[in-house]
Amino acid sequence: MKSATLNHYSLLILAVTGMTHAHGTIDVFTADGVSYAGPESMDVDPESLPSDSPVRQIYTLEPILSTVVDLASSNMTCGPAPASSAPVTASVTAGSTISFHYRSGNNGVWPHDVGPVITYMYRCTKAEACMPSAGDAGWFKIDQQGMDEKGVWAQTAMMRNESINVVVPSTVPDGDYLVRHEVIALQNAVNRGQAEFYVSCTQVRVKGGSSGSGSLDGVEMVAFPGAYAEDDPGLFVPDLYDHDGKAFPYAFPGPAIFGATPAIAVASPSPSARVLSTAIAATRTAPVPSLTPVRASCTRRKQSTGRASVRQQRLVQGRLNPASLR
Ligand SMILES: [Cu+2]
Repeated sequence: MKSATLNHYSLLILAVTGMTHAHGTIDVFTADGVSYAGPESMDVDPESLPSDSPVRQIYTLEPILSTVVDLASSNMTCGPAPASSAPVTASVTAGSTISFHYRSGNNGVWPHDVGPVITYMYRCTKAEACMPSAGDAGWFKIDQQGMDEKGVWAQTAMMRNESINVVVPSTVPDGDYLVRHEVIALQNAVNRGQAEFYVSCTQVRVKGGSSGSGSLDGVEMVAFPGAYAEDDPGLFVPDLYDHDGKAFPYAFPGPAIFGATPAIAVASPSPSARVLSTAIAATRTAPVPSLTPVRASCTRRKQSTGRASVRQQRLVQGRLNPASLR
């Protein structure tokens, strides 16, 4: 009996270890010319938090899903069971570019190449002591990167070991913030509830922006959890693979970008100009495909509509659009 129990434990450990080799998190955050190392997730290495990191440690690399339950979870605020604070707060000049580099759970490159990357900020009195509560609608969007005109998603750059660059608006008020960086892996989003969120928060102190808080007046603010719904057209995308590998109007979830005309999400002022205009509000009325049992995974599962083809699989693997993003 005893050895059987041990075998069970061994299998469990193997399974858990195997899972943590997938997915990923921020390993380098750069602001004002300074690169900060990010921590491993706590389940990989609880002692790995660098003493000079502004990136808050998350508990696990496993994704949050776009299910009703997960979207209502406090994991959506700053990632899965995150640390309440990071050791330092990074100095950032308003109008400058910050960047996020990810690694996979086995120290390889980011494993997903379908889906957008979105960045939010939340103003705090003191970043180290800041943790917005579930209903706190104080998050505003500063950047969203979808696909380029060839249909290549921003995450493809991450898979090519590039960083995601985000401009901090020049008019944000000086002071402390959490920066909520969100990678949404859509490879399974043809099924409702199967978009994957990889979220974390980084503490920053903005200087060189505006004084007072007037520039935030009228800016659309949302709460996490709360901002997203299971059927948001950017999270449940039944026609994701129906575009012959070409660009299509992707409807980013969440509010308009800071500084953009309210109610119309125009093209993001991305420094890399890889963002497609997103001014659509199409309601998707496609019938829900019958769902096969699914688990959180790095790999795309077969579409239940049976439409998956070699071409589509190549698209998922990023081989259909080999052209450089830059
Ligand atoms: Cu993954």
